[in-house]
Amino acid sequence: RSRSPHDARVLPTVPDTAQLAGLKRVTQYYVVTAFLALLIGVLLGPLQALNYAGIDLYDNPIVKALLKSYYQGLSLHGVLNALVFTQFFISGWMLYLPARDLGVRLNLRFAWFTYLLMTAGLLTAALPLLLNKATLLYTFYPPMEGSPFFYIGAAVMVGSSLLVAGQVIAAWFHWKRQHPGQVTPLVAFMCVATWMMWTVASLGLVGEVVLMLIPWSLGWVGGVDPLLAKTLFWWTGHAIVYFWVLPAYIVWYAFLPRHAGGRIASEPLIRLTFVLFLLNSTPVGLHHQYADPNVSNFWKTIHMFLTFLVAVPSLLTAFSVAASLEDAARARGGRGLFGWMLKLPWGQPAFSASVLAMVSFILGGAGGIVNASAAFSPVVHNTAWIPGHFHITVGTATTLTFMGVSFWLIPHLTGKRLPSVKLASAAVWSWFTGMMVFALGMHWQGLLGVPRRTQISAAAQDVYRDMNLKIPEMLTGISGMILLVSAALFFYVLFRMLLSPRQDDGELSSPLPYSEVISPAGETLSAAAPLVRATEPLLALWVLALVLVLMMYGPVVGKLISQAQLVPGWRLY
Ligand code: HAS
Ligand code: HEM
Repeated sequence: RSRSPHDARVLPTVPDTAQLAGLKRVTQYYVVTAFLALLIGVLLGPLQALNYAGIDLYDNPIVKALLKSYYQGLSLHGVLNALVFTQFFISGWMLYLPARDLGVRLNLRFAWFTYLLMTAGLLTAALPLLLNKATLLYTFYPPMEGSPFFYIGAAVMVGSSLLVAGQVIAAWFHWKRQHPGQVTPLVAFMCVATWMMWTVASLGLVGEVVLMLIPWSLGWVGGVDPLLAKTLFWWTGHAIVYFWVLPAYIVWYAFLPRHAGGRIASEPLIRLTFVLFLLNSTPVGLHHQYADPNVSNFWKTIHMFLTFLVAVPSLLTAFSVAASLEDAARARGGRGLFGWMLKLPWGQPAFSASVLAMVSFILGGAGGIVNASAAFSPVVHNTAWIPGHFHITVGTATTLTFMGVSFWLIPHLTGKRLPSVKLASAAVWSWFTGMMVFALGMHWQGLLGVPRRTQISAAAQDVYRDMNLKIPEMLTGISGMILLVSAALFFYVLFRMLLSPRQDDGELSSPLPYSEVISPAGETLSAAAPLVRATEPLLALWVLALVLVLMMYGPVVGKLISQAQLVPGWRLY
């Protein structure tokens, strides 16, 4: 059994205890803020699931007092879950891990400043959302127009995440200067590559919001080109899904084998996976726009093939992590072609959350390939199939993984204890069950032509009351109830844990669960395999990623700018 450099330092070095305590505190703030956003966002989900079961609760006096419309609720749900929960969790997670892995001293004042700025951005954007002045759905496509505070808050939030990226990348440069010729430790490598990808990916959204939407909503310019804005949105909008899922990949690759009692299969392969994501996550966004005019089929087809290419590192992940799990199960005495799976620790919530998240992602990923195929897209685009797809990707692959992480990360950060393994397990299994039933119901409704983003339950009785819809509608409604119970279980466990007394510093009671490696990358570049040497220069690869995006988007965006048609804003709410 070969060992990773990590094994020599199960607790990676930290400069001093005050720095460690400060780092843990800021990370805890990020993570708790993330879960508070998820709590509010998720409470709205069951109402929407009931809507897709034909049950309209939006006339109920309590719901009416809180929400002006279905669409205000849906805007809050999408923004809080997909944009706020993910970004806050990831910013804490991918600040803490590389700092620990590299053993570098971070400027904690800067880390706190970034957290506070992100929170200020969140509050600035949340206020108009809550006041029904930004009921734009989480994609905020113009010409639907909202309060300038919403766009300014969103820009500040994204800008703050770029500051976290900058702090982590700067820490990595510092480490590189101090350790010439050494191979970057695996977890830090994955974090730096993901942050670098995000800096390239976010350019579209930053351009859209700062150059177009803010001046327009402030009345400085008379109009905005909707197609140009939408194209810039999806420049970021598809790559953002990898910004959501790669932090989960870090868990599946680096920590899950330890939870299972197995080993990481291959560090060089993981590095290749992350480099492929760095290069190929962004130039694919036109697969969201097959139905849009004035974008040539030539570019749509190129983006389609690049989308199929970006599925490759996920397939590498599937086989590689499955190998780690099999390794673990056989070490526990597992036998047979599939029988080994029974030996995995299914009752341990940190483990089961990640594996069930991955099982969900197999189905979500397969659906993604359908969405990306230009031939299938017209069947599923803008139907209930699409929310079906993304609740088993971001809503489960990412969310359930982060839930599972919280069961050991919060004890690690705070020195508190998980109050109940049984309740935590129940939360995990019921989330997975609920989301599977939800996905079945929504994909099915989508295939029968039910549109997404529609208050179906308030539609005229004869429009969507086809007998064929009865079963998928019922499944969707039931799933909403299962997920409500699951969320209640999860947040009960989370808050009981957070409110319990501190027992120790968390370092020994809940250490970072680094895993052993079957094929490590090695410590020095001179002795490392060619693949390790080729993946180490992340800065050069980042430049290549930028060039690739400019090549794949330059002609499309250039044409849209040269033919811009500015239209005034609409308020439909
Ligand atoms: Fe997607 C729409 C295509 C991945 C999220 N996607 C969305 C939207 C969201 C979203 C939020 O091409 C809605 C946007 C909107 O509101 O309009 N998606 C893809 C493709 C992939 C993909 C090709 N999506 C994701 C991920 C997301 C996400 C990841 C969030 C985290 N998606 C699309 C397209 C659309 C779209 C179109 C537009 C649709 C339309 O018409 O509007 C690929 O990256 C998927 C590759 C994944 C795989 C699966 C690999 C499996 C793994 C797990 C291994 C499991 C193991 C367990 C080892 C090929 C890694 C073994 C267990 C044992 C016990 C042994
Ligand atoms: C949309 C239900 C959790 C992200 C929807 C829709 C339903 C739904 C039925 C479709 C609404 C429509 O198209 O009209 C639920 C339920 C949940 C849940 C029952 C669990 C209790 C989550 C989570 C995330 C998420 C955890 C992400 C982390 C989204 C997003 C949309 C959405 C981004 C699209 C909003 C839009 O179209 O603007 N949800 N959801 N949901 N959900 Fe969820």
